Amino acid sequence: MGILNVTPDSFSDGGRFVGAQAAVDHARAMQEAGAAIIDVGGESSRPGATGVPEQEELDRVIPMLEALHGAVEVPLSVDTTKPGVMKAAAAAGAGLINDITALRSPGALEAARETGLPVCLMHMQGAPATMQDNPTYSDVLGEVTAFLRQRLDAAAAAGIPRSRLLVDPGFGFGKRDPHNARLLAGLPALTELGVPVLAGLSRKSLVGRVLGRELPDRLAGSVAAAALAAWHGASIIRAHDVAETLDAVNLMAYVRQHGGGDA
Ligand code: 9MG
Repeated sequence: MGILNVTPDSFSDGGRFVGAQAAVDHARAMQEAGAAIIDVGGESSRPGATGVPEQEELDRVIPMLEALHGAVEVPLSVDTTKPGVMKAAAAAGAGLINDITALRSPGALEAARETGLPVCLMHMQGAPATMQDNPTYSDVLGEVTAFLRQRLDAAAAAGIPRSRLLVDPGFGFGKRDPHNARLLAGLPALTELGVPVLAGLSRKSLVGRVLGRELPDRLAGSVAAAALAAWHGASIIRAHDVAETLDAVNLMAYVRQHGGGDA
């Protein structure tokens, strides 16, 4: 899943793709590099972000989805928490809803059901503005798994078939580095929920802190984290650097397939 942020304050690409043509070109380049999905987001969710009004998000995201719809062949995902944006995005050609709040906004379950689209349900403790202030768990893997199980049940109860759902532990969303490490190593527990697991670690602060790397120097760490996530069962990797990430994941897949000891 290639990341296309259309926010002026995007935390890792600095809003470079706000212009429609630049965004389309970048999406095409990610598709060319092997992205199977393009995730379009108009509201920053970096730590400390405070959110944007619905109309502003609509103004950023909907023209972009319309422009991308005819310009790339891969499915488009909309990264939003707002029911109104979900519906408008579906009408503009989105094929997936990526909700970092796991459809907890009022009306989001119903809106997502009405679109008929698949939905990624992500775990986050708190909200972006304050989530990194003091994240606390007694058993992060157990709590995240239980939360995602509960959201899968809520979505199913609202009429969204389980076959249309994905889960994501939300790396960096209300988590300290040891929490992220536990979730990465424990991803196989999430695969037992029986739906595909999505993982996003690309360029995140956790990579920067662990390795002592500023944003421009996080590629190797991000790629390594992506390979680990795939090794531990993630089916979809959300990434900025698609070609490099895909190389690592493909190598990992080769080893998984051929490394059984028969050679
Ligand atoms: C929007 N967004 C930013 N980081 C993300 C992550 O790790 N997963 C998902 N699903 N969305 C994310």
